[in-house]
Amino acid sequence: RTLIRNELAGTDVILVSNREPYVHTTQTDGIRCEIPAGGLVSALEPIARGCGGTWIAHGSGSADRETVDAHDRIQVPPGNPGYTLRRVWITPEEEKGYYVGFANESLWPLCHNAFVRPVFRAADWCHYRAVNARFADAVKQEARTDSPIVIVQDYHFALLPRMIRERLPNATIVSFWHIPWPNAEVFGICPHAAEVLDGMLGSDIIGFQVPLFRINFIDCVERTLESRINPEDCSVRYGSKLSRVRTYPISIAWPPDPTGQEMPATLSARKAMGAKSGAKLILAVGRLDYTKGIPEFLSAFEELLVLHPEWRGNIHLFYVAAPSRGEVASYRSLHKQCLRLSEAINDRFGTPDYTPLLFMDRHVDRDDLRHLYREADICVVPSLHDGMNLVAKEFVAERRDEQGVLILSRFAGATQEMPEALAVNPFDISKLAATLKSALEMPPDEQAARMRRMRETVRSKNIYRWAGRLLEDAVHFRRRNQLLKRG
Ligand code: ADQ
Repeated sequence: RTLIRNELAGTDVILVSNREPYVHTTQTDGIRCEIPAGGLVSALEPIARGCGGTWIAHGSGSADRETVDAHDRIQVPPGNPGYTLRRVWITPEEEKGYYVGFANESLWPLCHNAFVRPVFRAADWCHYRAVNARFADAVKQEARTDSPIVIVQDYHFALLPRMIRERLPNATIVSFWHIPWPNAEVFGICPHAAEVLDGMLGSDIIGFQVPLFRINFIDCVERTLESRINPEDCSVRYGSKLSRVRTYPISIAWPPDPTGQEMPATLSARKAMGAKSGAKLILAVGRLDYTKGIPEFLSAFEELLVLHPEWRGNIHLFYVAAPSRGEVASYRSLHKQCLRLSEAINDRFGTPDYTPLLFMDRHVDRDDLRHLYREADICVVPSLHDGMNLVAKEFVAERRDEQGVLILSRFAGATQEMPEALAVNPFDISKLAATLKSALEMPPDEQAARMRRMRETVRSKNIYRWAGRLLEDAVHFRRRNQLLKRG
């Protein structure tokens, strides 16, 4: 944190993301301001607080829009302002094309091996381009100097780096891609492949979660654009522009609550499910997304209860799934499917004294979530494909008692950092059920040995290190550009 502060003292820093770090929602007692669920915000919020600057985001779902009139800028966090939030307003039609359409129905399924077919509509692409240009204008307006450091987040803004470069040629632009990058064969089906790559190569630094995504990206550039690749330092020269392609595995704050101000939890899974003493609690947390392997894990839980009747009455599954992207049809049908599966499992194995599973389809407060992580015997992350997955790291961070078992998908970036977790292929339901059984039977000393090592990883490779490395590289690149300019 000190490193970040020192490196950035007096530097004009602008963060850009689709999602706002604070969402204003209308409640019965007025407008409430809360942090939305999602890895990106969880990861960047501590950085924005730490270094100040400006965060530009889409003013999505801002119930305070009427109250702020024409004031696009507000100081956040509420009550203890540390940085400026600049909202960019877009029309419902633009939101449908840019966000629902090209970002979430084209790029999201294109980048995840979940076998959901991407849809490409010409109108969505036009809106995506137009909204990226609107954000580029906002960056230009917010820049206090002609050479800011701009940090662009994620697949909503593939075209933005090039557009910022056209408006602010001396800016240092870093893009971080939070989700996987597909191999060249898959990426090649995107009708706008060349434009997407050209847009991203407006960046000085392009960051990915793990080496495989970086390798895939470089391979896509090599096959699609006239460019020169230097495999030694993973750089791409495209036209006169040099871009470095790096990996920065994202993480969480350590200690998990740097303020130390923990509110008492109001939610207990054991209480909610009437668990008898000694019963085991399995926890899963995530957005309701088809990449997160929710039906797959529900089926594995059912298989365990079928094959091992001795566990009936002695295990409970608490699934906390925050509804997400309800505008997209596939997300709505997934939601229904999960509710149906949960109900069927409870009908089949539940008794008046035993609730096998509680599927909680809502967002829960951070303090409640932390309590759930500490209450669980097992935390399961069954993603079909995931850039990193912060839930896995949050669970580990909460286990000061060094107990608890993490079951982690082989296809989540986090698995590369935590080989001590029980790795699973979530497409293989029977193996998933068998791994669950091993987790239920793991002796406490083995749990402690694994947990100790995972905690050391999350402690040392925390979000401050992620941001520190990313910003250090940005500052380095900026100095290099300034020297080259001076000749
Ligand atoms: P996500 O796909 O959103 O992030 P993830 O990394 O698991 O996935 O982050 C989810 C975050 O939302 C966690 O901080 C979790 O605690 C929170 N959350 C989930 N469900 C919740 C609920 N019901 N109530 C409250 N909070 C909830 C994307 C990529 C990931 C990558 C991150 C960060 O898809 O692969 O790890 O960005 O780069």
